[in-house]
Amino acid sequence: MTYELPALPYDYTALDPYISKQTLEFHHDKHHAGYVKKYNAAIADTEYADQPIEAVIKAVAGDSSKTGIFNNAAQAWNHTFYWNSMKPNGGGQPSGELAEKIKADFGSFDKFVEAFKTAGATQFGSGWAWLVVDGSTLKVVKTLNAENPMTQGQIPLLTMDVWEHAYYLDYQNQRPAYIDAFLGNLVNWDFAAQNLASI
Ligand code: MN3
Repeated sequence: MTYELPALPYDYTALDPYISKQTLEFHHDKHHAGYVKKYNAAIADTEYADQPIEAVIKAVAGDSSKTGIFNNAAQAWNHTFYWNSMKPNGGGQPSGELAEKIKADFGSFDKFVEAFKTAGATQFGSGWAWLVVDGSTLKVVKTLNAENPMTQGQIPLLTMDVWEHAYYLDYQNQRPAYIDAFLGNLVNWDFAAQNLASI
């Protein structure tokens, strides 16, 4: 079972000017494609070849002899999730069940924004910021490199890539400006709400 690189869920120019065509071309066609290619090569002719990628991620997490499989599996999955965490004309605030749960678990939408910005800005080096469900509670977490919260039993609702390759062409070293654009203009609350509803 080969893991297929999914096409971007929007045009390469759709997130401009917040994320440029050039960034999406490099990020999707080179970085994401590279992880998918290496993942498929790593699982070929192994016990993992016929398993869903989520099962592989959970199975090899923490196994120091399988970090190559883990890193490429998780990065393949994380990027697919990240593309769907954004949309053209995104931003704003969620509604319905998700909005109520954010208010209940963070205190207010602004408190969530503060927590998410802090997670993204303080992830040292490369990694990801996430909105997850942990038990029955929404949390913001950050992960290093390829790490994914599903290995900790948490269910991702939304993610933001804070590796430099996600923003350097558009924002250089200004990671906070990229985070502001993600939350203000790109975040896809419909996707997060669907993920919450499907638990
Ligand atoms: Mn990336």
